[in-house]
Amino acid sequence: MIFIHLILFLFSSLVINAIKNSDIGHCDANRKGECEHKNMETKFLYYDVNLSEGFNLRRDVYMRFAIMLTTAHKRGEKLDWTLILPPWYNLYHWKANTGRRLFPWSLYFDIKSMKQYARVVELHELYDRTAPKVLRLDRVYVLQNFENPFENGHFVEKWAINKDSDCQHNMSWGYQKIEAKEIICVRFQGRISQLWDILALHPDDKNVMIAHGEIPLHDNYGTKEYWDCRKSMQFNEHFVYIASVYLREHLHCDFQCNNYVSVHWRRQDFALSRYKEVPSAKSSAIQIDKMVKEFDSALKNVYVATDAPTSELNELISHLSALNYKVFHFIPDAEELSAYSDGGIAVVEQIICSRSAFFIGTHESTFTYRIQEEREILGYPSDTTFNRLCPDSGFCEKPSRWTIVN
Ligand SMILES: Nc1nc2c(ncn2[C@@H]2O[C@H](COP(=O)(O)OP(=O)(O)OP(=O)(O)O)[C@@H](O)[C@H]2O)c(=O)[nH]1
Ligand SMILES: *[C@@H]1O[C@H](CO)[C@@H](O)[C@H](O)[C@H]1NC(C)=O
Ligand SMILES: *[C@@H]1O[C@H](CO)[C@@H](O)[C@H](O)[C@H]1NC(C)=O
Repeated sequence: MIFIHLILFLFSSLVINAIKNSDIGHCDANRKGECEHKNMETKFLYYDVNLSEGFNLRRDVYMRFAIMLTTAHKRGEKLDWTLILPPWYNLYHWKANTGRRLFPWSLYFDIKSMKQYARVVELHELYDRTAPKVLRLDRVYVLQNFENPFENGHFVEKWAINKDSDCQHNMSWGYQKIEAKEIICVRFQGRISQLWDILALHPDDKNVMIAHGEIPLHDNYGTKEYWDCRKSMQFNEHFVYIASVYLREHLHCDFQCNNYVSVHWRRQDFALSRYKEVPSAKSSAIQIDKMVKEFDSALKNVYVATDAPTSELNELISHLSALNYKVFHFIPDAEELSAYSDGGIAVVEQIICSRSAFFIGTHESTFTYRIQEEREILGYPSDTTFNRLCPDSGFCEKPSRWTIVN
């Protein structure tokens, strides 16, 4: 048995402290008549995602777990399980000085809406209940990829405990007192519902964590179940408010506007690691111009959402200006940046992109995918949504169209 003590930092987040003690899941004993499973003992499923993954892939990983749980609940199974939402902590792309702050899901999303889809609880709600005692996990399963995903050329679903590996896992959520009794390495490939078989290895466990939750795949991507879950992930209304104020001030409209085009121009690590897929500023401007002209040659306003450094953005702006476009870009004030971190600013930009007449995204960026989904939910014609920037030269694959299923 491996015993790890994770004496981390005092969780110093003002944000967390400001959160009210909201109820735990649907099953708060103080609220009579609300809960069918009142007498059932609750089991908590925790998950974590590889440090290098960004906000938008993490949103998808959440959906895999939420759908796994909710589809079981709908069948009347696994009713004693609740999903724990890990805080947003130490994200690789968030460059604003966020220190050791833990950002709760409720900062970014309408948690009430999420709870209507899946039985979820934020880690801090549980931690606050446990404190000052240690929150002890019965088991942490650290998922690993198989070395060779294919057997005789076929991808087969499977998992296997890997005794040869010493997989450490740091539950680096900045909490002071979280411990695990045992860490088990498991090679895994295939659909997420296989995790139930792993959880069944120790049926008495009540607090179980899956590390590398990004490894299991959706059971069924793009189904009605997928979209029901996706629709429940509404943004917190203060971001909707900030986006609306921006749009009113700069574009004189605030919802489903027909007077601007939006572009998600993903740079940074993308421009480096996928330089073959990501066009130069000049080529981007030429492509935007071409697509806008085909859509509606009267449109002259372009909103650019981007993680580009200012110099690169200015380059794009100067090319677009030369083509007679007026370019818009949201710049947060220092107060907004410190309250919501880079993640919040990105959310505002996603909302602005979701309300434009026409959208052009970056190929294979999950940030772009989430905008496309938002537009599907808002009911835009798919032709105005599934458009991409192509590489400067060479083959340009058509963007896949994941259209809504209601
Ligand atoms: N403000 C802003 N931030 C962005 C933009 N694009 C990317 N980012 C930042 O970069 C992070 C990485 O993008 P994500 O899409 O979340 O990361 P990911 O899940 O790894 O997905 P990929 O885009 O596929 O890499 C985002 O969470 C933002 O913090 C943008 O257009 N505007
Ligand atoms: C986590 O991400 C890093 C960087 O992308 C990668 O090298 C590593 O293999 C990933 N870990 C697992 C278990 O997939
Ligand atoms: C866990 O990660 C944190 C940073 O997030 C680090 O400071 C700490 O030393 C790590 N703990 C262990 C046991 O590796």
